[in-house]
Amino acid sequence: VSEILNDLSLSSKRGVAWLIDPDEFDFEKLEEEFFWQASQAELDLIFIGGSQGLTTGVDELISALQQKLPSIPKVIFPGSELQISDQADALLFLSLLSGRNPEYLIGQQVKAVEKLRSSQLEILSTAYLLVNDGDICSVHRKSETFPLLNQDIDQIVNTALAGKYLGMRHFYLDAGSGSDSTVSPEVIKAVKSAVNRPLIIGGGLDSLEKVQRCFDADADLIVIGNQAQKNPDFLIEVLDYKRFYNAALHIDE
Ligand code: 1GP
Repeated sequence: VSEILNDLSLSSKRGVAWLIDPDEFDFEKLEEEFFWQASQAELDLIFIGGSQGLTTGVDELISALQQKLPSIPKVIFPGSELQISDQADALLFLSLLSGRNPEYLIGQQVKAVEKLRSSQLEILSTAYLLVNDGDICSVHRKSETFPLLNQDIDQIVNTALAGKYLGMRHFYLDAGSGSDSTVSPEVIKAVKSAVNRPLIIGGGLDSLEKVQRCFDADADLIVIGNQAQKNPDFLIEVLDYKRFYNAALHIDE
C-alpha cells in the first residue's frame, strides 16, 4: 500500500479511496452491478473505519469485501484500537496531530501495539490533521479536539512538518466525515509542497467540483465516505472522473 501511495505522490496521477464505516455499512443495499463497476473503474484503495470506533464486525466486513473486490487493497483507518483487523492489508497508524488530546496522540497507539506485534499488517505511519472552516464533526466529538482552521495555513503546515520531522511518512488532512466545509485548496497546496510526501484528503467531498479542486491542488488520494454511503453511484462517478483526469494529464505530458 505504501508503494501505491508513493507512486501516486511521485507521479501526477490522482487516486481515490472508498471509506466504509463498519458501524453504518449495509452490504445488502449494494447491488452486484456496483461491485462490478467499482472493480472495473480502478478504485485504488478501500479504507475501513469510523470515528465511533465501536464496532466489532470489522473482520466479517473485510472478508465480505474480499469476496467482492479481491484485488483492491483494504486499509484500516481506525477510529479506535478496536478497529484493527488482521484480515486487512494495511493500517493507517495515525496520530491526531491537530489536537492536544494525549489519548489520540499516543494513547490509543500504545494500546494497539499488543495486537500489531503479532500481525502481518503493513503499518503506515500517518500524520492525521483535522482541518476545516470550524465545523463540528464526529472526530471532534470523539477526540474532544478542535479542527485547525483552513485560514491558519502556517499553523497547519508547521503541524504537518512536525509530523514529517518525527518520521511520519504519510499525511492525511481530514475535514471530518460529512463536514460542510472541506480542506481548502490553498491548504492542500501548501502542505503538499512542504512535506513532499503522499497526501490524503477527505471529508465532505460530495460533488465532482470539490473533487476537482482537491485534484487540482495536488492531493494524491482523495477519500469518499459519506456520499458513497448515501449514493453509491457517486463513487462510480468520481472514479470515472479520476480516469478522465489522469488521462488528460497524461496527454498534457
Ligand atoms: C472522513 O475523510 C473521511 O474521515 C471521509 O469523509 O465521509 O465526508 O466522505 P466523508
